[in-house]
Amino acid sequence: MHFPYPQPEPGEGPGPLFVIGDVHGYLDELLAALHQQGLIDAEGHWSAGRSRVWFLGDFTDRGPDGIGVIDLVMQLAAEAAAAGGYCRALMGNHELLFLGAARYGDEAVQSTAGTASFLAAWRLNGGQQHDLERLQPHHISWLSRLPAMALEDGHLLLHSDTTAYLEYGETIADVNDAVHALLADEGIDEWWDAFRKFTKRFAFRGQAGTMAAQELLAMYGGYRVVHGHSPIPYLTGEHPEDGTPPHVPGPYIYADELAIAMDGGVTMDGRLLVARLPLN
Ligand SMILES: [Mn+2]
Repeated sequence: MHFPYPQPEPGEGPGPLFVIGDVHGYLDELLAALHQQGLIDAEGHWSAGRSRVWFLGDFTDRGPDGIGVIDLVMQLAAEAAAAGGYCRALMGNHELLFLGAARYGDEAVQSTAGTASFLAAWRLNGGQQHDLERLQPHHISWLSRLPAMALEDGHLLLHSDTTAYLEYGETIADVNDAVHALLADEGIDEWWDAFRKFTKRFAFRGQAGTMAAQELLAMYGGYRVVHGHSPIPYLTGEHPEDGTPPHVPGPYIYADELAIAMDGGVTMDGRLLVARLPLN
């Protein structure tokens, strides 16, 4: 995003840093969580001054109002920039899926699992027809330009807990440029391949997971990976089978403290997590 950010006064440090996990169309829960943290006022407007806020991606699908969530984040991005802070967002795999459904619809794509289409995959993954009907060109251009990765105060921000980012470049700028070029210039097979890669998960679990986190941090910088995508109850295995809501006390620090998971599983009656970094 390219807003003319007001420069801080000399000697003035940056505002506090917040990250927000997967929203998946749960607009009311998002408004409540942002208000509870003091980031928005009762009318839903930015009230966080020079705070720095990052959404970790996956705005739509499964929940009731994906376009409402995108509209809110776009509004907060403009309001935050005017207040001297910022509100930014990463591209999640559901952004690739939603954009693919809008662009390619039922067009067949070659998949290892047989013939597929973006529209069918989107519907299978919680796509909401009313979101597609309300998707406007300005949403598409905003979504298409979201970065895949960012580095803030030593935190490497990613949507997915995968090392697939390494296949797109050796620097954060290279990865983001590669994803944007792919969305702008490449065809359905390359889009599908990217969607599949960024849908992988659980790369930072177990002993190999610590090494995977170290590999990403060594390549892109930072001391901790912060990601969404994999609901914490699935990561921890503490997911009740009887349909009762999972217990999600907060962000999940793991991989020898090299990783923080931020998807509190709002789609499975968990929580929509907002956290101020750093976490101890
Ligand atoms: Mn995801």
